[in-house]
Amino acid sequence: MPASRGLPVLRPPAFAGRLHDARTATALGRWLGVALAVCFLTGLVSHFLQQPPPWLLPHLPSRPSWGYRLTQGLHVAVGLAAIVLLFAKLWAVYPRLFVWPPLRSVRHALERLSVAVLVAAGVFEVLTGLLNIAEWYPWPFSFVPVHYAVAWVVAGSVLLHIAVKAPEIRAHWSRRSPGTLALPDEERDGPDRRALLLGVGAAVGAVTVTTVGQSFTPLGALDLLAPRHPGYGPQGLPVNRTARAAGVTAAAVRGWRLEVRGPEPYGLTLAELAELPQHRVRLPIACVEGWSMDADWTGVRIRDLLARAGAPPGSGLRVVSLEVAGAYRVMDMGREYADDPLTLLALRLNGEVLSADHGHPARIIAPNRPGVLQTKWVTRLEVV
Ligand SMILES: Nc1nc2c(c(=O)[nH]1)N[C@H]1C(S)=C(S)[C@@H](COP(=O)(O)O)O[C@H]1N2
Ligand SMILES: [Mo]
Repeated sequence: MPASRGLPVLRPPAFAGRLHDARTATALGRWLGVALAVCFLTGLVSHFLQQPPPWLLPHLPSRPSWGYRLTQGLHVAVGLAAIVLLFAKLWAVYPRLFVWPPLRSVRHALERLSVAVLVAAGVFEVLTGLLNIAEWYPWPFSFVPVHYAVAWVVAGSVLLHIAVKAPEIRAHWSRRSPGTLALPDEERDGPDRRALLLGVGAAVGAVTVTTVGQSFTPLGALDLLAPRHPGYGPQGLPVNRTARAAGVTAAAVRGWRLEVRGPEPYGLTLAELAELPQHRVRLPIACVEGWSMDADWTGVRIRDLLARAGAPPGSGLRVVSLEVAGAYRVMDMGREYADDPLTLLALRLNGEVLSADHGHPARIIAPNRPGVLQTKWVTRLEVV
């Protein structure tokens, strides 16, 4: 900060070369834009599968059975890649923080404000997402609704940003675009843009390869950094909430009976349930936190249990858990799920009786369903 006429003058650092130019910003911005779009769309899928408005609930599709596993695996994998892309992009454009004069016009002020909103909301989304997969919540608000609401802020400010920058994006879209060709020769000084982009690509690759194995099991052996490892847990499957954490005690399970409410209500002991026709299905648990894994489940078809209660065709279902309190104690299921032959009240996992942590005596397993809705320790089914 050299003094001029006795007053300190903030002199912006000089940024020359290709690393901070519009072409670099455009090249990184393209990838970041794609990543944010994937996160937004897969996030919408997750939101509407988990918390559908009442008119949508009956129409949610139970197929493909691996649908949610794919979309949520992508959501988390692409979200992790977006952290690298977002910070690379911010680094490429940070010299613009020092433009002088800082505010040239009302229009310029509004543009800077919109970028500030975009940066704040974008950083908020990727970092809250990251902490959520680690199940660390160092904030006073609840993650799901806030992460969802701010996603709309990101989507809106990305669209606004693209609209405002459209001329520059067009001018620098590819190496042969007019704006890129017009760059003066001296901008070829300094580290090469190509090396930067390769470096960012390598960082994205490293993050992806060391985490994607949590859902893409062929790469499970390389899953070094993700919070969960698909094969680790009782009966070869991870557990998010243990029976102890859910307050489901051995005493509560001992006198267990399944209660089914409907036009013709009935109850079943575990032994009676085990005597009904059993079906074996292979379905994944696909946790909203990104980990997922296929398993073999054996149990009674939900649609058989509902039919026995006199449920009219096309009925939905409410499932209640033994769990005393918790966001996933009560779960609603639309008719597509309730009627799907793959949807079970499962008693066995990978050939063994369910362990306490996987939902003993009985749990829901359904296709194309977020993990949070695969209710464990089921005590009651209600025809809706
Ligand atoms: N009653 C009840 N069921 C529950 C939960 C819960 O907290 N309570 N957690 C859910 C979550 S978040 C997931 S990912 C799956 C995990 O099933 P698993 O522990 O058998 O792998 O169970 C679901 N079922
Ligand atoms: Mo989960």
